[in-house]
Amino acid sequence: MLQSPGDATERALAQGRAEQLSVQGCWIRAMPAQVPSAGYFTVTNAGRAAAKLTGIVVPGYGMAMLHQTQKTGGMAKMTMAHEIDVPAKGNLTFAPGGYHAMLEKPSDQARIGALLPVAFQFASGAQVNASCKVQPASALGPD
Ligand SMILES: [Cu+2]
Repeated sequence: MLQSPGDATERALAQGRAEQLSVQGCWIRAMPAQVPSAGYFTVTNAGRAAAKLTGIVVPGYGMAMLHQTQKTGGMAKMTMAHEIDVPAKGNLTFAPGGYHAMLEKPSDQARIGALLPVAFQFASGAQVNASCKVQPASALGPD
C-alpha cells in the first residue's frame, strides 16, 4: 500500500472496520502436493456497512486465490473472485461446492493437524487474523 499523510487516519478507520469483522470455523482440506488444497470459513460482519473480502494470506501455502464454484447446466466450473461482499449485519460462507480459497504450493508447515495463522484482507484496508486447521482430504468440516 502507498504511504501518504492520511495514513494514520486510514489505519484508524481500517482498524475500526476490522473490529466489526471476524472469521469463524476456518479449515483447510489438504490434498496431495500436486493437487490444489481448499480453505473454508465464515466471515461475519457486525457493522452497519457492507465489507468486501479481497484476499487471504495463508503461511503454509505459496499461493492463495479466492474462487467460486458455479454449476451451469450440470457442469461445475470455477471462477476467480476478486471482491466478495460480506453484507452489513450478515455473513459470507466459504464451503465445499461454493466459494473456496484455492491453495497451491504447500510448504511443510501445511501438514495435517497444523493450525495456520491466516490473514483475511478487505477492500477497506482492514485485516482480520484467524487460525485455520489443516484437515485431511476426507474431512467434511473443521472438527
Ligand atoms: Cu478453485
